[in-house]
Amino acid sequence: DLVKIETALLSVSDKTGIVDFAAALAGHGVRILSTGGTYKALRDAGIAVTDVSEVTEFPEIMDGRVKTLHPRVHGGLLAIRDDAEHRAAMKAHGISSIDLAVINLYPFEEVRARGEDYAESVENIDIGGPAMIRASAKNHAYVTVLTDPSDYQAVIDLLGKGATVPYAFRQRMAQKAYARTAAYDTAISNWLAEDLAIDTPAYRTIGGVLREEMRYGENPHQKAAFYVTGDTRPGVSNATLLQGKQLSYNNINDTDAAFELVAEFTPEKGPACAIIKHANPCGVATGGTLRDAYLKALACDSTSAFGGIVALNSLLDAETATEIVKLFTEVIIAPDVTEDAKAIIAKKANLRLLVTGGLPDPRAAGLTAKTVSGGLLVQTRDNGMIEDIDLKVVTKRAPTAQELEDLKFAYKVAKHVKSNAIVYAKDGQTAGIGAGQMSRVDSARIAGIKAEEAAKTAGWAVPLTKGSAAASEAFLPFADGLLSIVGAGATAVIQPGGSMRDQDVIDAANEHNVAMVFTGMRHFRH
Ligand code: 93A
Repeated sequence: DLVKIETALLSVSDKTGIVDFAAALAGHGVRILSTGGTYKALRDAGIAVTDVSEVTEFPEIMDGRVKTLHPRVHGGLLAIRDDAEHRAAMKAHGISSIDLAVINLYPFEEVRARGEDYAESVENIDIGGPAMIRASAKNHAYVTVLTDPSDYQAVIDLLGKGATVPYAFRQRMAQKAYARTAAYDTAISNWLAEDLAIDTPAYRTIGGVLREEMRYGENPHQKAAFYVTGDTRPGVSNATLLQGKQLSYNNINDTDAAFELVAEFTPEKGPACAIIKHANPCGVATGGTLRDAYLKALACDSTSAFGGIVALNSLLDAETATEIVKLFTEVIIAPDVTEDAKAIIAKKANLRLLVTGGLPDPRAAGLTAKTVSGGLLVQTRDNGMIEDIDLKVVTKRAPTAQELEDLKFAYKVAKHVKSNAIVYAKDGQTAGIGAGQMSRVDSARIAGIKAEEAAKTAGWAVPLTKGSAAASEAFLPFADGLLSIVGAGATAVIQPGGSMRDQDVIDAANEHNVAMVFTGMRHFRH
C-alpha cells in the first residue's frame, strides 16, 4: 500500500511553491529530475536537480515541444514495478522508475483569457505534460501525481513519515489528474469551436473546472459543487464577493437569474432593478434614479421580496443601498458600488455584495445545460431579442407609444420568468407577475391577484394592472387567457402569436379595444 518516493520528476509552468517543495524533497534524499525552466528555477535556488535530458540522453528540441516525450520518461512512469518483463525492459533500455510526478500544464486557459493570438494559443497547448499526467495517473498503483500546488503540503507531511505515500492518496491524486486533463482538453476543444464560429451544442464539450465545494445543494441533504466554464461574460461566476459569506447553491442560481434579467436593460436607457425569488422575478423596474427603480421593483411584490436577490444594472449608490438594507435581502449584485454604499451595506454583515465590473451582453452566444436521468440537455442560450421591426400589430387598434414601451418592457421580463409566464407592466414597472403555472390562464389570474395585493400594500386606489401592458412569453392558445388579461385591466398585449386559434384571440382583443402585437419569437423557460 505504501510507496516510497525515491525519484521525482518536476515539470511545472506555474512555479508557485515549487522551490520550497523541491527543497523538502531534496532534504529527504529524493532524486529530482526536471525540465528546462523548472530545472533552472530549482538550480538557481541551490537545489540538487538533474536535467531530464541527461536521463533521456536527448536534448529538448523544437522550442521545447519535445522534451519529456521519451521512453526513459514514460517507461519510468508506466512500469509495473513487480512485473518481471517490465523490469527486464527497464534494465535493457536504461529506464529507472519515477515515483512522483509533479506537473502543471502550459497555461492555455490563461492565455485564452488574456485574448492572445492564434499562434500563441496553439503554442500553449501542452502535449508532454498531459501525457505524463495521464501516464502517472494510470500507474497510480505505484506513482503519485500532483497537478495542483495546493497538494504539495500533503506530500511534504508524508516525507516526515518515511517519504511513503499511501494508496488512497495516490488514487485521489490520479482522479484529480484526469479531471484536470479533461478540463484542459475541454478548453482547447471549445476554443477551436469558438474560432470556427460553431454555435451549436453538438460541437461543444460540456465541462468545467471545479470552483468550490458547497456546504449543501438545493436542499441540506444534497451535496453540491460549483464548476466554472471559463465564460468571460460578467456574471455570477466572475463576480467579486465584497462582503458576506460564501454563496449557496440556491443563491448562485437565483443571483444568475437576477443578473441575466437586469442585463436586458441597458444602463444607457436608465437604471433598472430586478428582485428575484426562487429564480423568478417578483419585481422589475426602470426608474429615473436607481433608488426609484428599486422602490418600483419592490412595490410589485414586497412580500415575496423578503429574503430575495437584488440585481442592479448600474452603479450602486448610497441612496439605493439605504433602501435595500431596510428589508432582509440575501444578495445584491451590481456592476459596481460606491464607497458610501459599501459602508451602508457593511452594517449588514450577512448581506452578500457582489460586483461584476460590467453587465453581460444579453445577445452573446453561449450554452445552457440541464440534466435528465442519464443525460444532459444542451442548447444555445436564449439570446433572442425582439426589435421594433419584428413587432406586428394584429388588432384594429395599435398600441400607443406608452403602451408600446410597456409591452417591450414586459416582454423582456417575461423572457426571464418560468413558463407559463404572464407579466403586467406599466410605466417601466412590473405590475404583476404570474410564473410557472401549468395553465397560462392561471398565470394570468395569479399576476392579477399579485397586482391587487400590491395596490393594497401601497394604498393605491386601483392596481397598476389598470391600463397596463401584458406579456405572454408563448402564444395564448385560447381567448380565455386574453379575457383574463382584459379582466385585470390591461389595454395592450404582446405575445409571439402562432396559435391555431390566433384569430379567436385577435377577435376577443378587438372586441375589448385591446391593442395586440405579435413578436414571432417564443421565450419558453422551464
Ligand atoms: O511542449 S510540450 O508539450 N512537450 C513536452 O515534451 C513537455 N514536457 C513537459 N510541453 C511539455 N512539458 C510542459 O512544460 C509541462 O507540462 C510544464 O507545463 C512545462 C514545464 O516546462 P519548464 O520546466 O521548461 O518551465
